[in-house]
Amino acid sequence: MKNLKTITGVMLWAAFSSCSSGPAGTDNSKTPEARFLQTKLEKVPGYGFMVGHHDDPVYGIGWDGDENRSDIKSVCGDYPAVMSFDLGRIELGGDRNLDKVPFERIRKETVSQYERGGVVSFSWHADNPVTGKDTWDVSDSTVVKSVLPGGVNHEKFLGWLDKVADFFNSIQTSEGVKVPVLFRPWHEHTGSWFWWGQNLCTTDEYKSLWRMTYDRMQEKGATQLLYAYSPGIEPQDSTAYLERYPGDDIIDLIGVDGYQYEHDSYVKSMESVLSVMQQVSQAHRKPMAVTETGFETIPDSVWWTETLLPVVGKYPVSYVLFWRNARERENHYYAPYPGHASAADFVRFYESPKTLFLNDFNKIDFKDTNDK
Ligand code: BMA
Repeated sequence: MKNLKTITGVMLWAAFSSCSSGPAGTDNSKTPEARFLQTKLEKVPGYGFMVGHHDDPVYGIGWDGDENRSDIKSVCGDYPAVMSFDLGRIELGGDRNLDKVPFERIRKETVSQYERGGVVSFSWHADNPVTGKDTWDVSDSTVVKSVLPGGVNHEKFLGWLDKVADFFNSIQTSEGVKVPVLFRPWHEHTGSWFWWGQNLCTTDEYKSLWRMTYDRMQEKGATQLLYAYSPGIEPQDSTAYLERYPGDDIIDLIGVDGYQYEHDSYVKSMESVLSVMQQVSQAHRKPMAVTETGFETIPDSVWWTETLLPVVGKYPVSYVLFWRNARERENHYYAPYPGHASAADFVRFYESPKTLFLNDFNKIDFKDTNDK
């Protein structure tokens, strides 16, 4: 069992408690389950950071579609505390996402992860609504404008948002509770590789895209959602980080997506952006997370404890999430699997008191420190 640091946890909670919602029942903008998830994300940095993995229980290296399997669990014996999935292509009404994972399976795994006490986050690599090509089609810089009110694709896009809301609303426990999840659309917008990126729309258009998304989810009754803002590592200061921030009334968690390509520049850029985020987190009273990271194929057998842990461990982050272990694309994986050269170091990472996997996270009694 890990040595959880309860004292810091209580102190951190005090910093956030004044911004929480009113007494239970007076705030209809989020379900009680969503508010409890918010509390957990706010308080968890006092104990350590949760570890997450994209598409963790649905495929891995050398397997696809098995039940109760996870490369991370196979290496260290426990599930990640956070799992993420992608909605890309749900907007087209098909039954599989852009990485060929059935939405039915995603729904089932989201409920399972919630019922075992973990957290789930969703990204959305939506296709380009103008050209019909994929999310990386940046050939046209009027796409965002065209989906906003008054734009030629507005009605069509509302239909896309409705498909997303309907899917979220369909993720329910057997008791009919809508599973609270993080929704992280329009990510990495400080780069220009998605159709909503920096050079593809104006600041006002980007913010309007967010507000329209949020308003539509609320109108459709998807009040079980929390929202994460995830720029890339580009912002150098809080002004740049917040340039396209949709607003405190929408966003529940601030994030960053940043990958290692070269050691020194990764450490430098992560430390820089995490320091900026720490200031924003305090000023805006929002928890912070490394919403995507990793070192493709992990060609450094001690990366977990010698690079990642020292960098992230310095900051009060709620979670760190590693990208997927693709089964259909060679050398596209970010978590170890049994036999991988970094597996032993990953076990050391798992054993660190700072890292919270599912069982560690479940040992924290968030309700105990929730008396306000
Ligand atoms: C990217 C890659 C792609 C994938 C996409 C959405 O980073 O992993 O292969 O389709 O994410 O999951």
